[in-house]
Formats: sequence, structure tokens, C-alpha cells
Amino acid sequence: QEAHAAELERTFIAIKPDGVQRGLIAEIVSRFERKGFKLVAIKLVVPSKDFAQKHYHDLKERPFFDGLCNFLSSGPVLAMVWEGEGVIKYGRKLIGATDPQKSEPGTIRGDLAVVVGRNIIHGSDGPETAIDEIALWFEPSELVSYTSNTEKWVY
Ligand code: 3AN
Repeated sequence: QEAHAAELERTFIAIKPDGVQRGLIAEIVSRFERKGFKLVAIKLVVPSKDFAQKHYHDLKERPFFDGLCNFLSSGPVLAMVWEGEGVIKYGRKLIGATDPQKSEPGTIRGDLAVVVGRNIIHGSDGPETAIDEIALWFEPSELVSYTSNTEKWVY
């Protein structure tokens, strides 16, 4: 059981200020929960602009970088770590395409967002990014290890 649990991958998921302000926390968290993924860390934070720039460092050459960082630091963000088999890739699938005009119905952005600058949620785009983003947003002690009773029915 422990050996298996240790192999499961983790991803960083954040509900951005628009998602929090619109009251979509429970709706979004429930989609990850119902799928069978396990929540291992969660906190509500208002990131500084400096912190937002670190989070989006890969996008610093893009024209929307400054606006994006101002937006992320404009209010509370719900930062989370989710764990499960394939959670990085499948988490992106639950989230949907970056531009909500292109994300499919049934995805979080497809169902709940309209424009790319207000696409309500972030998810790590690969294994290296997931490790970096989890380390940026959370202390190791904030990641909670526990056995969920649903695991033996999910796997
Ligand atoms: P994703 O969030 O789907 O991984 P990225 O990493 O390409 O997409 O973009 C990160 C964030 O930058 C997006 N979530 C979105 O908020 C913002 N963004 C991306 N493209 C644009 C754009 N053309 N105009 C404004 N904001 C954008």
C-alpha cells in the first residue's frame, strides 16, 4: 500500500482569482475528487506580483505577461496539490484548452469560462513543471500523506 502510494504522481492545480471570486471552488474541487484523485495540499493565498512572476517565468517574453501577473496577484488564489495515476495529463484534460472558446463542453474551462485572460484555473503542464510549481507554492511539510478509504476502490 505505502509502496504503491509513493509511486503516484502529483500535480499543482490553482483556482485563480476569477474562479475564487465567482464562487467556483466547490464545483472545481468536486470534479477532481469525483474522478478519484486525492487532495494532498490546499491553501488560500494572495500571491505577490513577484511571486506571480516566478510562477509564470516561462511566459515572461509574452505580451500578456505583465497583465497575467497583475491578475494572478489581484486576489485570493486556491493553491492545491492533487495526486493520482496520470493526474498531470488527466488534470489538464479536466481543465480543458487554454482558450475557453476552444475548450470542449464538459471541461472546467469549457463549462465555466469564456475568455483566455479569465480562464479560472491553472494546472501544471508536465512532470518537471509539476515538481517546480509544487516546490514554489508549498513547503514539504504542507503536503499531507494519508490513506484514503476510496483508494482501494479506485485502483
Ligand atoms: P495553460 O494555463 O492552459 O497551461 P499557458 O501556460 O499557455 O496555458 O498560459 C498560461 C496563462 O496565460 C493562461 N492560463 C492564461 O490565463 C494566460 N494566457 C495565455 N494566452 C493568453 C493570451 N493570448 N492572452 C491573455 N492571457 C493569456
